[in-house]
Amino acid sequence: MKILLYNPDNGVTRNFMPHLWMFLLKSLTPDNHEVVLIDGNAQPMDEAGIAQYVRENKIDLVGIGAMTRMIAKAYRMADAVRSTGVPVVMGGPHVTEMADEALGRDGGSRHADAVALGEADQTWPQIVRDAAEGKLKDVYAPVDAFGQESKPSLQPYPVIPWDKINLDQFNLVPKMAKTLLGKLGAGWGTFRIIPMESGRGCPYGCEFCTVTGFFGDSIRFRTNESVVNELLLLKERAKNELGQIAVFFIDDNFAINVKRTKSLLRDIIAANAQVHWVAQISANLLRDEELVDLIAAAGGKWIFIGMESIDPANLKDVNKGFNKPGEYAAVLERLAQRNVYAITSFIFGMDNDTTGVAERTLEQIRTWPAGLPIFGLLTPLPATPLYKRLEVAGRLTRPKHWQEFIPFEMAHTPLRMTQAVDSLFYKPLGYRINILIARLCFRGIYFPQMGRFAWVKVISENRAIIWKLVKEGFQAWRGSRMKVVESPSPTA
Ligand code: B12
Ligand code: SF4
Repeated sequence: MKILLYNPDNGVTRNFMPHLWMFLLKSLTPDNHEVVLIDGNAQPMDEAGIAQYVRENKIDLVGIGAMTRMIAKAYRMADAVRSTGVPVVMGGPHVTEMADEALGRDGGSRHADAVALGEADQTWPQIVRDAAEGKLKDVYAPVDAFGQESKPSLQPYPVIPWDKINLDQFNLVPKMAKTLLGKLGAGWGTFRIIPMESGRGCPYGCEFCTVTGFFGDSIRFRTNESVVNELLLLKERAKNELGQIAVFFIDDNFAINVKRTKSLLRDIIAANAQVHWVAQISANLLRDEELVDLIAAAGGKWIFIGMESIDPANLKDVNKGFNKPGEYAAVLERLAQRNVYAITSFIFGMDNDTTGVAERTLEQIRTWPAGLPIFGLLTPLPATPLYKRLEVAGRLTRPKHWQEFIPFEMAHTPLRMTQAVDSLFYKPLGYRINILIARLCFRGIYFPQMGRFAWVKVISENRAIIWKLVKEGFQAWRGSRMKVVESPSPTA
């Protein structure tokens, strides 16, 4: 069979790095099949384009993987493929949680012939065999001999043939500059960011995160040797093509077992396998000076830290109380002293966030060593504890927000959205009404709020505070009338 593995883009921003799942599944595909990869971020494609590609290249099976944010596009592309008569298998975090949606069992239309639940390292070869025989099942779940969910151990780990895979679509150097830059220093004819994992799983269970539910809280690691060999393979490739390679260790918490991480970093140094790399590590684990020394010596250049909030109450709310905002500055300083910089990630819209949170966060960031702060909105992803909590509280304004992805639009009502008006309770009523109207209007500058429906929606979302002000206004009006009626009595 000829198999296409496709990863959709999100239509708004561009990913700079290919997705690991494609390379992994390609490496796990039985040898008698050919696998081609297309990442929509590198090769933009629409529905007609993918249908044409599938027909012209005589593709027999298409595998699509997507996060929640890209799922609407993934479904549209899957529909286009299926309209050509070619079966589609879908996998990844979204369809694992929403398999019925992908299979059209929830009343909507069907998008996938089969769904691979969870980690597909074990099920993929079977899926390919079943597809070749025309016997695809609806659902593939990784289970052991007793029918219990099973997770791959990562020991052994497949060799991803980085030296042979065609990576043309993932070169970040513009074609025009390739030859010239190839001659610069050690060569910059190609620059690729390659995803690599050294382990899977995170036990911390932050409320908004999919990882603990998806990968489980059992942490599994590859052998040091397998990671080091992969780095050496990539380093060799970069040298041969007069280019550069950087690695993104996609482990959710690269230092979750500090002892193991130190031993891996020592092995990288001993094998001279250093390339520039990025890894995600939570702030609490970066207290360890020796770890940070080893990170710098092993090629670590950027550490992604999920800081989320500068407010301990928010962190406690989302089960991330192990983050201590008081130590953020020291952690960043420790990294900066070794020329390791931080990508600091923050989430706005948590329950304790009040007006001005963005500015207050920025004020703090400006006092820290320079880094790369990134900001996002709290998003209730399916099957997360956050989703369940907001659903129970009736606070989801768009329970299926992924079916119509709207950039920068929240999917729930933040608890303190009305706080600006509420916090001014001591001000005269007219002043507070004024503030509310101004806020509703200004909102329209930044978020789509053009048509009548959008206005009805925003008014409905703010109904509680509007109702409160109307009620208060009515009471004030009644009170003033009573006074008018009553006032003659003293003089009567
Ligand atoms: C690296 C990464 C990124 C990279 C980009 C992705 C990339 N190019 O690799 C960056 C940093 C840019 C990123 C950004 C975002 N990310 Co991200 N990211 C990850 C991370 C840490 C690793 C992904 C990975 O490679 N995992 C390892 C591989 C092996 O696992 P996997 O992808 O799940 O694949 C396995 C199975 O799912 C399955 N499978 C997957 N696809 C397919 C397809 C088929 C056909 C089959 C059969 C099987 C299959 O088989 C694979 C092997 O077992 C994950 C967390 C995690 N540990 O997975 C979050 C994660 C995927 N990201 C997440 C999110 C939310 C985001 C953002 C939306 C965050 C934001 N607010 O901006 C953005 C969106 C980016 C965009 N383009 O729009 C969520 C997604 C949850 C969800 N329900 O969708 C995750 C799970 C993290 C979390 N906290 O919950 N991310
Ligand atoms: S520490 Fe990171 S990966 Fe682990 S549960 Fe929290 S947000 Fe998810």
